[in-house]
Amino acid sequence: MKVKFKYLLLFILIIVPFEHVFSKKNNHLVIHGSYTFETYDGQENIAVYMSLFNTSDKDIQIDSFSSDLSSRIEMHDIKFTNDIAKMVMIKEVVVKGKSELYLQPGGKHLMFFGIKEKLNDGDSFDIQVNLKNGTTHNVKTMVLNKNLKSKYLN
Ligand SMILES: [Cu+2]
Repeated sequence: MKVKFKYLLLFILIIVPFEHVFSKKNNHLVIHGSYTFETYDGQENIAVYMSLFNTSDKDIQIDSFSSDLSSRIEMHDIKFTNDIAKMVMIKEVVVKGKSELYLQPGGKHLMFFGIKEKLNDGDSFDIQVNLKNGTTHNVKTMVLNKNLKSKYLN
C-alpha cells in the first residue's frame, strides 16, 4: 500500500507540471489587425483580413470562425487558373508552429455570407476564432472606409 501511494505521488508530481506547460503552449496564438471595408446598400458578403501568429512550436488547428454578423463564415484562398481568379475554401485551417498566417486582399481571407447589417466606416464587431483544442480567441474587427480599398489592393 505504502509503495503504491509513493508511485502515485511521483506520477502527480511529474505529469501535472508537464500538462500545465503543454496546455499553455497550445494557447500561443496571437491575432491582430483584423479589418474589413464598409459595405454598400444591399451587399450581403464581405471579406475580412487579419494576421495570426503562432509563437509555439506546435501547429494550431482552427475549428471554426463565428460572429453575430453572419451564420456562415469560411476561409478562402484565391487561386489562378488561366488568369482567372477563383475563390477556394480552405477546410483545414492550420497555423504552423513558429509561423504566421496572413489574410490580406488578393489572397487568403475570411468570407462572411449573408451579413445581417450594413457596415459603416468606424464600426467594429467581434469574431470568435474557435480552436480545435477548445479555446476561443475573441478578435475585434475594424470597419474601414471603402475609399481605402484601392490603396490596400495595390
Ligand atoms: Cu471568398
